[in-house]
Amino acid sequence: MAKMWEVRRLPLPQTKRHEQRNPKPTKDKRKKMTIVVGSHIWVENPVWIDGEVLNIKGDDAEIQTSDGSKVVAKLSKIYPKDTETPPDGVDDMTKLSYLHEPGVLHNLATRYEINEIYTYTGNILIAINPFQSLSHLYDADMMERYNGVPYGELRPHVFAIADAAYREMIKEGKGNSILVSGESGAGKTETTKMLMRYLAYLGGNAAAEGRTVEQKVLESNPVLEAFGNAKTVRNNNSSRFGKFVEIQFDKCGRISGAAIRTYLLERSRVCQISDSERNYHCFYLLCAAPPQVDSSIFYFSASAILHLGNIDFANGGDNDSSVLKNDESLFHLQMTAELLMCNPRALEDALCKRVMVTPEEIIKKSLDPHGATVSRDGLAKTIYSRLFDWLVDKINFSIGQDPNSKCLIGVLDIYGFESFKTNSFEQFCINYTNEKLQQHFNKHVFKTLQEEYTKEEIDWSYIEFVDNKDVLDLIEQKKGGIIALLDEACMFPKSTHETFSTKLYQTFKDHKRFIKPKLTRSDFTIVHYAGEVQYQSDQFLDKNKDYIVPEHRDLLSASTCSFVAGLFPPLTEEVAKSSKFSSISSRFKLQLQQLMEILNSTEPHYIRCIKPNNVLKPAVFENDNVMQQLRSGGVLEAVRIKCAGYPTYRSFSEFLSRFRVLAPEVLKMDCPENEACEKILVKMGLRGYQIGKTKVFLRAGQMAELDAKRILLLGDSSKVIQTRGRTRI
Ligand code: AD9
Ligand code: MG
Repeated sequence: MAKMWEVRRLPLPQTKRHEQRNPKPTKDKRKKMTIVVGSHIWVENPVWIDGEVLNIKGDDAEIQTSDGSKVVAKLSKIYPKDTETPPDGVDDMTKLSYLHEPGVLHNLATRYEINEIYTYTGNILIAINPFQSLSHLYDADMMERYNGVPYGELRPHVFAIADAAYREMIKEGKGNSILVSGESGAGKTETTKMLMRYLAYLGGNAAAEGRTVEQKVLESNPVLEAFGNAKTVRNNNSSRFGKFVEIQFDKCGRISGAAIRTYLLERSRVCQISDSERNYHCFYLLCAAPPQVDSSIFYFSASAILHLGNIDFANGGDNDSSVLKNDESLFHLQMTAELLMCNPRALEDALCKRVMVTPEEIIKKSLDPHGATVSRDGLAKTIYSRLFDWLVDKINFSIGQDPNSKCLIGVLDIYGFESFKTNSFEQFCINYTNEKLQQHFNKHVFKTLQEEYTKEEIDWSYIEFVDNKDVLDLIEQKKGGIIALLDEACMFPKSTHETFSTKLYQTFKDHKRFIKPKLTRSDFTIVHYAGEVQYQSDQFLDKNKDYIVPEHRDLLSASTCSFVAGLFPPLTEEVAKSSKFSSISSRFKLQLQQLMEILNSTEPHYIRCIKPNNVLKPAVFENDNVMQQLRSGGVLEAVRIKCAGYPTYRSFSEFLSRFRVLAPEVLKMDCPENEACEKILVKMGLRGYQIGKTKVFLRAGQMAELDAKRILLLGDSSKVIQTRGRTRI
């Protein structure tokens, strides 16, 4: 996995005394750790289990595990366990003494078992999907309880995050944003709904007459879900689009308007669905609805798509043309034409023929059955995506914007990092989004860390920011980035996915974030912050073309239904000339830039949703699965950033009560707490720690070293083994 943060030395003018007390960290990133006979540890057997070291021989440790068995494990494979962690875990991971894989997992799993699904990591909220209704967590009482209570005082909760965002907005007069991420089915949309409900509760206008803005915002959810959500193998109600809801507030802190922006609706679902998945919910709702339910033109357009999908083609006598396959197809063609209010002959022509403009003449060329099917699907996708955009516009219009609002809270519900067996253009765009958000996240975590260290007046200058800018450049650089090369390929009629891939291989052969996988001629791999993803480029060119076939546009803009015609305004000559080529990826890049501008102007809050298992069942916690998501969501990186210099910090009094036994004489001296802490550290021969204004900041492994010394003093252990640190998180 690519590392974004490293501890590096930077030359800094320092006083001699400071240097002696705080020698700069060495370049050796393997931290020393101490495990002794009697140490409490974690061992993987085959799942993580805790135990006590009975004996040490060479590199091997004999361990008595807590389930009563004895195992032998390599010292390099065992991790110290903090015996002072409460049995129910800690509500903030930064309180853990040891931030390694078993420590982090154990904490989350312990809490999950008792339905504590929320845990902080500093100011990031980790939310583990309970896959069961925990309605008491979200009722009116709970909202009241969190209202106005400072962050961290109550148990971790989505309401605490929304409350903090709201208070900060009021206090600082600055916009705030809440970024919810996680993989499909992790609970982003549910979390977003809770956030919105709580914000509506805080900023609601109960006294207002009629339907309030906040009511309209909440009511927009089921409508958007009907048209933008579908059942997939990962989630029965999977959002197939990204969403950013900007809630505007007036100067009294009341909701005064809202705007919904959507990103990358999955258009291909309209005509291609794999076996166990379904199309958008709305199609099933339409089929199940009694005929009198709603006969709006909007619904007509959506059932027109259903009929369109049932039109099949057969060979038209020769191999190069196509005709309707049978009477059934003719019926569906007529139904489609009727609902779209267009001429059935013109519809058939638009599906089966293409106009070719040659220097000599304009000819109508027939399409073969495959070409006609592609054309049919293209038309269905185009109509659906236009409908969806229309719906979002309509919702925004109905909610209304507040042009005078200075304060906003933005809530982002966007797809998390994806890495499947086959990764196509959609995964490329999704992972590009996540790289962008990760960069934003890094900067924020780093800034918070700097602020904390500055407050404690400790030296943070050698913690260097190692960014993921290089991946972003690879993807989005104006000149010669992957998107630019893809657009270029789409503009040349002779390009194929193979020529596109060859161009990538040539351009990025020395790029450390780009790999040409062996044994393929057109795949390419990007080394993302969350891991490597191999992309299959074969549909990249087609999927990137944001192009309405002129025949389709002409057909629909001539519809006698003003709604349908309005979705497809005819191109003015000027626009037709200037927008010869428009690409999905470039448009998306622009949308992302605009989103980042908004986010950059706000104070961010992060919620990382975790899906604890793939069977979508309560009480099942799969270690590897969770660990992978903590990595992809950047949670472990955030911990690492926090730990870049000093993984563990303790207030003076906590430190003294834990380690006074190491130097009882110090406690007898009448010296201030900070000096007492330092005397203990000096006596133990530690270097590199920092004494802040209120806390002791320890380097990686030093807590374990102090603990081991404490065990030696308290117990009768004679053998101390130095091992290499393996902070694997
Ligand atoms: V996707 O990327 O849109 O496919 P999401 O949005 O991350 O995905 P979603 O919020 O839809 O996942 O959650 C999936 C399911 O988990 C929901 O339908 C609920 O059944 C379940 N869930 C999620 N969060 C909660 C919760 N806090 N309480 C109870 C939950 N159930
Ligand atoms: Mg969702």
